[in-house]
Amino acid sequence: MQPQVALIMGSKSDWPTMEAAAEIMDKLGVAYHVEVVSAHRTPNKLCEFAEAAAEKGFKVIIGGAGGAAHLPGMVAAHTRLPVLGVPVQSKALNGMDSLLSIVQMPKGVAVGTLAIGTSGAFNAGLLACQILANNDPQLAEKIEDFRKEQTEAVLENPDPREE
Ligand code: RP5
Repeated sequence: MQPQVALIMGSKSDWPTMEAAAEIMDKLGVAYHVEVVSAHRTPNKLCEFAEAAAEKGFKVIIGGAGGAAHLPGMVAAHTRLPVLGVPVQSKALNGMDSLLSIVQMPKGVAVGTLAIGTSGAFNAGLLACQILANNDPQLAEKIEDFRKEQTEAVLENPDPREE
């Protein structure tokens, strides 16, 4: 079956961050395609990937990159699919460079920018599932259950000194 989510990133070194997106999609039973597609090192591949993505059947693209993080914006420039951008925490500037590279898109080309690092990657996976859930009642139910479990876990153990 053709996965509905493409989970792409600029480098293999982004995987320890981006696997948080895979984690929540695994939990919610959403299939995804994973691949390194670099805006700078493989620019032609990036254009070809983004241009073919909608026709291939992808519904959402998650793009993670660090530093001069042009990947999500360049992908968005080549597709009408929603693109979720994850700023990977960089060594030199702690991810502020990644965040600003991804978030400040010019009017008319949209990228939904998430938080820096693994929280952003996890939420990108979750948001991709939420988008797909608009047309998938079973997935919608799984997301509601996940949210309920999360709420109950906090309410059941409110003492910050306990694990
Ligand atoms: C970006 O440069 C990648 O997204 C990665 O976050 C960063 C560093 O890449 P490597 O030098 O580790 O391959 O393109």
